[in-house]
Amino acid sequence: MTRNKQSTTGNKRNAMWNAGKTLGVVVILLALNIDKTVAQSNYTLWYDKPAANWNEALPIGNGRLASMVFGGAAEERLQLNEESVWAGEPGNNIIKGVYDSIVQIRKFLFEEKYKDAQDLSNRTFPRQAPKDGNYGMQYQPVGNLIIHFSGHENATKYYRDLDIQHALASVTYEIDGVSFKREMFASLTDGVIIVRLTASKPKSINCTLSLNTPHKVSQVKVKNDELILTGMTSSVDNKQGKVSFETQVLPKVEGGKVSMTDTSLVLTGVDAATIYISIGTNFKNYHDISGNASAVTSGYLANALTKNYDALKTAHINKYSSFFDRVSLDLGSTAQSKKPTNVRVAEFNSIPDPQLAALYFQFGRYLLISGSQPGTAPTTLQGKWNDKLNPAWDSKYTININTEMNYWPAEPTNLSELHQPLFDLIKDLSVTGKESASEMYHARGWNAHHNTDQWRITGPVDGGFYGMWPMGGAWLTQHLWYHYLYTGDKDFLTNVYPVLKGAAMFFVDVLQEEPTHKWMVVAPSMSPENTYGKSVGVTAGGTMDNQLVFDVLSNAIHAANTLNTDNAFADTLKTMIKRLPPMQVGQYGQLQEWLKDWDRKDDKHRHISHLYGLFPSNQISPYRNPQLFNAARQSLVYRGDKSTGWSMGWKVNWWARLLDGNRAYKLIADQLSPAPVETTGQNGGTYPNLFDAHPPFQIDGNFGCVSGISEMLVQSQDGAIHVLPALPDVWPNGTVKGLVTRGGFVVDISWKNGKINTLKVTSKIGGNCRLRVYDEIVADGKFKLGKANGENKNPLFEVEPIKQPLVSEKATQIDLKLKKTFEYDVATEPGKTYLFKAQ
Ligand code: FUC
Repeated sequence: MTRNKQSTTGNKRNAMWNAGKTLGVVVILLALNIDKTVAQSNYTLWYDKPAANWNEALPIGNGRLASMVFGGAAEERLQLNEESVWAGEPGNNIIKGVYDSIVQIRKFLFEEKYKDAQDLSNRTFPRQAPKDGNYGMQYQPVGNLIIHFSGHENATKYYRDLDIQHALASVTYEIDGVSFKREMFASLTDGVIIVRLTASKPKSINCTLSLNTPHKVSQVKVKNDELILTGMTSSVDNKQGKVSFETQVLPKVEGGKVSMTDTSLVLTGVDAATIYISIGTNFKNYHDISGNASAVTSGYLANALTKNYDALKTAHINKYSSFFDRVSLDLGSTAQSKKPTNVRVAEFNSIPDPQLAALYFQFGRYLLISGSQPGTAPTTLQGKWNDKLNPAWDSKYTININTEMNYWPAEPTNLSELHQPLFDLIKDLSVTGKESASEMYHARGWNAHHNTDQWRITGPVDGGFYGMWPMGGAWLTQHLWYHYLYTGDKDFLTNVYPVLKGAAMFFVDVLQEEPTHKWMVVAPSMSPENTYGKSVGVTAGGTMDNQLVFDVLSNAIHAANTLNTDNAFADTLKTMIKRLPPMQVGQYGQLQEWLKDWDRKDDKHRHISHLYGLFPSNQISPYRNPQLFNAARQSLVYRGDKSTGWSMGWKVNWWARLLDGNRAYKLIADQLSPAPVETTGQNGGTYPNLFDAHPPFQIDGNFGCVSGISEMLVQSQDGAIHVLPALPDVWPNGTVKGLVTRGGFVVDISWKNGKINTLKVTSKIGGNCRLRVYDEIVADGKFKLGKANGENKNPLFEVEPIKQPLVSEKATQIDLKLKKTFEYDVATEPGKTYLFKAQ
């Protein structure tokens, strides 16, 4: 698909539309003649043309339902999704009888017969899914609601927007002096999507509603004033398509009438209409699809019909605001912020527009609130927004980076509850993953490879190269631990302890002694999705694996200690941790990606998995292990900046952790440049609707960059709350409120000329608050602000010591010049707020 050329001039919208109802008649406060773009809040994506393609349409969602709104004047299209509409049926994808081959691949690796190892891996796990197996199912769309307005082809004063402060999309325009308005939202409280149609003159609304779908097995009919679409998802590989879905569309009109044809509803001479869109499926959970799609859909609709438009809208906005309003970010603004959003993206790299970075940050939070509510599924590669039956990488869960990245912003940007869908998925995998652990590896515990889907598959996907990575579950479990560190919630920890233990148990059984150093390593595995030597991926003891195992084992040890349980098991893990490989600095001064020094200087691969230790993990610190810190930096410099969307998103986080705000900003600027056409593969950017491009659209880059911006402003992984660790020169003045750190501290910062002006810390759960800053601060109130002394006593800030790295003789030593820091301790009480100011 080619992206339409962006208008850079565009019609300036010059009338503000505002509708109200007086004496039952819709009236309009037209022609106030103020430039709406000035009046708009900083939280609006807006355009002066309808969406010409999907990447210009605007997303709305309530976690379970999602829609892309195109905003055509004569033809509105709402592309509809419901999160459980997946191809296939319950069931895992474990290939049986592979254990002996795995043992042989391992043997080849230890004998340094790498090509033989890769060949056997490819033969054991063919690139195409075996006949009796599958490589995961597709997340699929429901279809489209089309609203056709005859005679609206030549609209004037056209405007559409997405207000992310209230989670509302709207379209306004004029036809022959009559103003028309549409307002749309996916209700966070009432389980339906709502479209509201109004006009400045009574009886002006004439339109036809129809539904269509790309699914082969489907039917559209009209019954009792309702437009109904039913369908069944696709059969793929060895799985039958068994998710049945239904959509019911019911318009409630004020004035005028509704008539019907076989397949459409016709609204004639209507003053105003509220269209209720309800969608349901037979899906109950990953192993149960015994629900009744029709009954579920009718249930949501009946419930929503008890409320009128105003009540639905108020409830929706109230709930949405309770999440969104927790964080505000002001980086300043320029005249750019008055321009349409697509123009701002096109010009971001040439004209200063700090407000677009803030808007992009808040848009990411909007996507998390709209795509991941408690009790719903976690966001896929496309969040919940996908229009294709066969989307890129099936729009499933790629768990060697992408799914994790989707949830990096959850804790720091104050949306902790929205992390829950991921925890539910991890719990499911800890059940289904027992089969891959035992059948493939003869191991206890559980694991998953590099992909999963709605059915919670845990076997390899995409063959013996990409798929041979048994670490997906290990990475996901970090999120359980992060949630604990940010909340200190021991009930939560008790609840997920068996999942953490099972992940650790897998490695107790699976780790193998490698012949050279006698370190314990994972083999076979790979450094996601990179190669060494002659196109070999399969390996033993890749650096990322070692870092992941280190985290899995130490999380389980800390969890057991915190809960005062399982002492003997924790002791076993402590012995095992000592036998893991150290990190290594290679000949070019880089952090080695593999056990041997195989890294290439010219390697530009998008995955830089061995920097997992720098972010999201905390095994590489400028203050604790400067040598590794330098080496990680060197690796990142070699890999370069431009890449796929998610890769650039990750790089923002890495440069923030490397305390280089200007380079982090450079990556934000790379990401906020216009996305190329969908087929170019490796060069990401941003679409007109602010969706991140892999390309094609992949939501991880949005979330990765949000996390990166928060890492530039506050970090808490290294024993203290580091305030403004990586502020770029282009944001000299600003304010952020509501970011959260480990230990449950909520932080508000205002800064001037790059230095802290005021700082406010609210403690949710008490405990020592250690602050790390570049310029001295003083307490602004009656409490004791002492100089920090020794390790932080707050256990939620504990940093697990790592082994001394091995350094290649060829590596040149670089002198690390770090900015001086000041550290303070404050003993906090739950619920209390502490103010600080510049000295
Ligand atoms: C991995 C990445 C790709 C893409 C896909 C969904 O395979 O290497 O770049 O993000 O997942």
